[in-house]
Amino acid sequence: KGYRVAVVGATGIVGETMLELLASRAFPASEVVALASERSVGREVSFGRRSLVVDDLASFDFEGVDFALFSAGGSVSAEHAPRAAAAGCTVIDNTSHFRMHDDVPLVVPEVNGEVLDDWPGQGIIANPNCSTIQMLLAVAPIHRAVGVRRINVATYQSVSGAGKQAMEELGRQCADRFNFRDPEPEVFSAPIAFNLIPAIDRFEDNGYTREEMKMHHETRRILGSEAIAVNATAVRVPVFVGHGEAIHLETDDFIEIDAVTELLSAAPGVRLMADRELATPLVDAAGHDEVFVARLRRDLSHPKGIDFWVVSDNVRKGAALNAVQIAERLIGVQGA
Ligand code: 11C
Repeated sequence: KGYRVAVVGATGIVGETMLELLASRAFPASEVVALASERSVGREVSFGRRSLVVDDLASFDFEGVDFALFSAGGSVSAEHAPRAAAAGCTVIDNTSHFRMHDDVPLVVPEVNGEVLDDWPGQGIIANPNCSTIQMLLAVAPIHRAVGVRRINVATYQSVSGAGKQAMEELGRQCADRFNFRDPEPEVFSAPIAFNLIPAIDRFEDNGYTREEMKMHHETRRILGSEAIAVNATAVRVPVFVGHGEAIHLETDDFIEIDAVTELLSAAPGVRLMADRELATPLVDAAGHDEVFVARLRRDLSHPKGIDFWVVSDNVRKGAALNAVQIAERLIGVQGA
């Protein structure tokens, strides 16, 4: 059977990548529809070697659509995802809007894909935040083996996490700096070129940012454990694609580094780099599907501490790829 698929937010960086992946992974689609808000209607987007003309989300009838992949912002999902689900779709939503809803599964297929085993074939499934997804691909196998009690993580997040305009802002500001101009930030709260911004998303009352608290709440939900705490500091860095994370975790039971090496070597979706081999956003992660793990070592400050570095393409595994993999899991195919 061919499936009817709608991509909502088709002109955004994640939407474009969803279309690219549906084509390159040969998703068994009989029809793919590109949807966006009114101002993008009529624009053309690439779908493999074809192009699709963008249709209006507001007036689109989801009846007969099997999968609707949403990545057009939380307020768009809040309004249109329930409408699509009511029309019989499986909605895979990339925004944070439904992630903590009890009746909406929050899924990383390699980590908790089994929660989809009894999926009724209609309703909303949430895609986690990019920083959570890449962290959990590496942390989950260790958690299953010996229990993880606490994760200290500092993120190094690329500007693509904030969308196309943010990528343009970094490019523009680089040129400005080379021309001795002081750029005015528009998307970010401070200049991003040649700089670091130690806050992503808005602040919460507890002094953490929303991005940091997402990592905490989503981790607990996906691993199914309220005993884990995630202490995150999220930092925006002047990189176009690929989020890095320095992870320090504390396990319940002691585990040898050799055993962690074995676990991560066998972990689906993970590429464990050889000893002292590095993985960087630009060279290794961008444009690739895997989550790369490097710098694995024992934490010399804690007897049950383990340190490593994780880097992944935040637009692919952190968003578009994870969403497409959820759809693939539901229909029992593995993309090429
Ligand atoms: C960033 N993680 O890098 C954010 C983008 O909850 O889906 C994704 C926000 C989300 O800016």
